[in-house]
Amino acid sequence: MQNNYQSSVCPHDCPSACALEIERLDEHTIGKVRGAKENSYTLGVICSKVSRYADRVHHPQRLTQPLKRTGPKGSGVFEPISWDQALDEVADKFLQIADEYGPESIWPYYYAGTMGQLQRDGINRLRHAMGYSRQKNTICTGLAYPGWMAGTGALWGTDPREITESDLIVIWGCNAVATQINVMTHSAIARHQRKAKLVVIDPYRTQTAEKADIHLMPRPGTDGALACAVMHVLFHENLADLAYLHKYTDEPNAFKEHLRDKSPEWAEAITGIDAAEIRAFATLYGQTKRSFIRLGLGFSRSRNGAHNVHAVSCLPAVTGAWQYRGGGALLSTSGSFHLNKKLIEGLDRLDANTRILDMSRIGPILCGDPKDIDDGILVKGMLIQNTNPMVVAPDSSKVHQGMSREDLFVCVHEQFMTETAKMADIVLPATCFVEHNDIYQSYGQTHLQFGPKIIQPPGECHSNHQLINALAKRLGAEHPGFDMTEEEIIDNCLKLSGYPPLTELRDARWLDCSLPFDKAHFIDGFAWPDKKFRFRPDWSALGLNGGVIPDFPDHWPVIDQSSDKTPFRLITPPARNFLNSSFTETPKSVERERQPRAKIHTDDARRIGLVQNEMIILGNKRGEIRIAAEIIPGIAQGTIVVEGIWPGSAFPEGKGINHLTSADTPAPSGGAVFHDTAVWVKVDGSAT
Ligand SMILES: Nc1nc2c(c(=O)[nH]1)N[C@H]1C(S)=C(S)[C@@H](COP(=O)(O)OP(=O)(O)OC[C@H]3O[C@@H](n4cnc5c(=O)[nH]c(N)nc54)[C@H](O)[C@@H]3O)O[C@H]1N2
Ligand SMILES: Nc1nc2c(c(=O)[nH]1)N[C@H]1C(S)=C(S)[C@@H](COP(=O)(O)OP(=O)(O)OC[C@H]3O[C@@H](n4cnc5c(=O)[nH]c(N)nc54)[C@H](O)[C@@H]3O)O[C@H]1N2
Ligand code: SF4
Ligand SMILES: [Mo]
Repeated sequence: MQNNYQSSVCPHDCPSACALEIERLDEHTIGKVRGAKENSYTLGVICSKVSRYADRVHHPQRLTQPLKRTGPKGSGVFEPISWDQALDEVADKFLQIADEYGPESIWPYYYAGTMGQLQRDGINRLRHAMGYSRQKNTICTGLAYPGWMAGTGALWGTDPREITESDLIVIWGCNAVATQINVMTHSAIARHQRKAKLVVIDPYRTQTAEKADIHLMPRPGTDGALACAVMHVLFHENLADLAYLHKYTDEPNAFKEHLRDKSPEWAEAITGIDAAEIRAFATLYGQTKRSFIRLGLGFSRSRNGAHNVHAVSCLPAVTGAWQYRGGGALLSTSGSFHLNKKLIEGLDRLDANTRILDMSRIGPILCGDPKDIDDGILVKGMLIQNTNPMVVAPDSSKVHQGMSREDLFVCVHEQFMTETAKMADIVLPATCFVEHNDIYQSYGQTHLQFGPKIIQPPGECHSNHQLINALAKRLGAEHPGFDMTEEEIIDNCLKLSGYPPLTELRDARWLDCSLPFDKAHFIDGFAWPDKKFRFRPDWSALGLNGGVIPDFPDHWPVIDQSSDKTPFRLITPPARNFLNSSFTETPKSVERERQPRAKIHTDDARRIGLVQNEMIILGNKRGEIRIAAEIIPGIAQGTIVVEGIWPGSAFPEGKGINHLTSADTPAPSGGAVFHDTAVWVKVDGSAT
C-alpha cells in the first residue's frame, strides 16, 4: 500500500465488510477509496457508491454543529447551540423523565448505520448502566437467523471464499450484484476456472439474475414450496445421499414421506414456476456434489420467512453437499467470531428484569399499543443513533404519528439531517467512519478488521463513543467503559475475547477468523446435542410464537395473500446505489437511481391499462403512495417491486414505501415483513 493510503474497513451494514484503502490528502480530507487487493475476500473489489465515499464525507450537507429545535416537530427549523448546552439539555430531560415515569420510559434506539462494534453497540452500555428499556434487534435478521439455526444449530456455514471451488452456485433470495458484490467476484472466478453454473432464485430479473445460467422466478413468499419440490425430486430420483442422511440428519424417512405429494406440479401452482424448470434445477443440484447455496436475507422478510429459510437450508443436508469443498450453504458468518462485548455494552450491568421493546414495532410502541406496552409505561424519551426509523421502519404512518407526539423527547445523533433527525428536539453531529476508531466483524465473510481514525472530523462532529461517555458523565452513570478512549476500549475488548491486541491487529490489518473446514461444514456434526441436522426443528425453542410453525418444511400460507381488493404482492428490496437510507443524500447515487419506480409485469400493465412511466397509486389499509410505473417483462406476474428506501421527500405526497409495509410480528420471534404486502394498484393518469 502506498504511504498516502491507509487501511480501513467499510462500516456499512453490508455483508461484505470490504477491506478498504483510503487516500489521505491532508489532515481534514480524504481522496480515493479502493478495495484492498491483499484481502482474500475483498480481492480489491468494492461497490461504486463506496468508491465515491469522499462525496459523502465531504458532503456540504454534513451536520457539523449541535442543533435545538425552535419550530414545530418535523419542520426542520433549528438553531445552533453548543455541545455543553446540548448535553445538559438531554441529560436534564432524561433525568427528569426517569424520575417521573421510571427509567424504562427512556428507549435508546439504534441499529447498524455503522457496523463498528464500538460505535454501534456502545449505546447499550449507557442503557444498561441507567436501566433504560432494552431493545430487540429484529429489523434485519429477526426471521432469517432463527430460520437457519432451526436446522443447523449454528450461525455459520461454508466459507464464502470456497465459492471458487464450487461447480454450482445458487444465489437464493439475494441480489448480490447490489448487496454483496464479492459473492459475484468469487462466483466469476468459479465460472471462469471450472465452468461453474450460476442459478438465481428471485421474483424478478435483478442484475444478479441477468448474469445467471438459470433464473427461477417464484412468487414472493413461496420458497418453502419450491424447496420442498426440489427435495421431492432429490428423494424420488435417487439423488439424495442416503448414507449422509442416516448419519447426519434427524428424521430422513419421515421427511421423505412428508415430501411424497410435494411434487413440482404441486409447487408450480404455488410458486408460478414451471414444473419442468423445477425438475431441471433439482436434477442439476442433485447431480453436482460441489453445490453451494448463498441464502440472502431477502426471502426471509415474509410472515413465513423463517420457515422458508429453514426449508432452503435442508437442501445440502439431503444431497450431502456439506461434505465437499465448495459445497454446502451460507446465510451468515456471524457465528465465526467470538468478541466479548462486556466492556463495550456494559453487559455486567444488564438487569434482566428491564423490559425489551421490539425495534420493528417502533410505530405501535410509540403510539402506546397495549400489545407492546403491557406494563403501561409509555416511551417518553429517546436517544437515536445509527438508524433512520422515520424512513426504514415498517408501518410509517404509525412511526410518524408516534414520533410526532409532543410529550416525546427525542435526541438524534446523525451525520445528515434525515427525516428522523428532523423530528428531534436536539440533533447532534456525528463522525463518519474515517473520523473515528472501530473494529469490525462481518456477517458475510470471516475477517476481523480495524478501521482507524484517518482524518479530523468537520466542525464539531463527535463520535458515538464520545457522546455516550459525555452523556454518561452528566447522567451519573458508572462503568469503566465510560472512562476509556476508543483505542483503550477496543484493545481491552480484543484481549477479553482472546484475540491479539490492537497494536497487532492494526499492523496485520485483519485477522482471519474462519473456522476449520470440519467445523464450518458440520463434518463433526451439526450444532445440536445429538449432532444431527433437523428437518423437524423445535420451533418453540426458537421463539415464543414458534409453536405455530409447521414442523416439516412446506408451503405455509400465512402471507398477506392477494385478494380481489389487493390483487398485487409488493416487495421492497435494496437499491444498488443506496445502502438502506444512506447515500440517498449523495447526488451521484441519486442520479443513478433516478426516482422511485414500481416495476410491474408487461401483461399485468396491459390488463390494467397502464403505460410506461405513468404514475400509479399503490395502496392498502395502511396507506397509499404515488409512484412511477416501470413496465418490464422480467418479473413474476402479480408482483410489484419497488427498490430502495427512498426518503419520503422523493415521493409526490412525501410518503415513502414503508407506509405500505406492516409491523406485524412474524413467527417464531419477530422481524420485519418488508417483502410481504398485498396492495391495490390504481392508474393515476399523469405521466412523470
Ligand atoms: N421497505 C424496506 N425497508 C427496509 C428494508 C427493506 O429491504 N425494505 N431493509 C431493512 C433493513 S435490512 C435494515 S438493516 C434497515 C436499516 O435501516 P437504517 O438503520 O436506517 O440503515 P442505514 O441507512 O444504513 O443507517 C442509518 C443512519 O445511520 C447513520 N450513521 C452512519 N454511521 C453513523 C455513526 O457512526 N454515528 C451515528 N450517530 N450515525 C451514523 C447514517 O447517516 C444513516 O442515516 O432498514 C430496513 N428497512
Ligand atoms: N446496495 C445495497 N447493498 C445493501 C443494502 C442496500 O440497501 N443497498 N442493504 C444492506 C442490508 S441492511 C442487508 S440486510 C443486505 C440484504 O441483502 P440480501 O441478503 O441480498 O437481501 P435483500 O437484498 O434484502 O433481498 C434480495 C433479493 O430478495 C428478493 N426477494 C424478495 N422476496 C423474495 C422471496 O419471497 N423469495 C425469493 N426467492 N426472493 C425474494 C428480492 O427481489 C431481492 O432481489 O444488503 C446490504 N447491502
Ligand atoms: S457497501 Fe458493501 S460492497 Fe460496498 S464497499 Fe461497503 S462492504 Fe463493500
Ligand atoms: Mo439489514
